[in-house]
Amino acid sequence: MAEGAVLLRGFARSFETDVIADIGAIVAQAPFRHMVTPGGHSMSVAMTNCGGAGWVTDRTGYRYDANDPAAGKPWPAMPASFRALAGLAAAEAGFADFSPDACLINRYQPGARMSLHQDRDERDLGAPIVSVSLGLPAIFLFGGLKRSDKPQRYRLEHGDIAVWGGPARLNFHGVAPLADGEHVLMGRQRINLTFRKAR
Ligand code: MD3
Ligand code: FE
Repeated sequence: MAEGAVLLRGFARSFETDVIADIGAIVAQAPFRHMVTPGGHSMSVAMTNCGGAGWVTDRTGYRYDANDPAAGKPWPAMPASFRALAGLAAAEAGFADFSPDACLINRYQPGARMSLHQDRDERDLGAPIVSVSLGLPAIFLFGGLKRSDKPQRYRLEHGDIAVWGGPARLNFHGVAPLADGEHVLMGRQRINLTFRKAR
């Protein structure tokens, strides 16, 4: 896709049964919620996390937090299936020894979108981000280092993994409003896992 950005089509398919079951167990402990941005808007994407740190936003700002603020207790542990999949995908893309401490889980229902942004809340910007797409297909917008750079469009499908590091780590990116549909395994939604080294 660009220097430092690798798309692994279908890479997660052989893990899907375990990964989908593990998402269900996480969501039972830490349900999806629509977080509020510092500007006071409720996000159309619903989120939860697992791992030692979780990404959260509220009126006070964005941060990684060891606790789920809605529950006042730690986020669920990162399942072995998640860890294995993220490590294998990162290695395939040329990033050896990727050990994420955070996994943000995004749920898109029809119409949900994510506007162009950079991921810069992580301490170690040298570590890549590994992104796993499940369920309905989405149009991923991949911009440049300036917000005004015109984004390229990629259709991300169930099982696709993207790995972002090196010079692409701070590129602007987003997701176009999700088109309605029905996925055989996931139903009327798209779920995206992003593995990060937050701390
Ligand atoms: C490119 N999520 O959670 S993942 C996010 O599909 C996020 O839910 C999108 O952007 C989603 O922050 C896109 C792919 C992704 C993640 C991080 C990146 C692409 C990236 C960081 C730099 C450049
Ligand atoms: Fe992002």
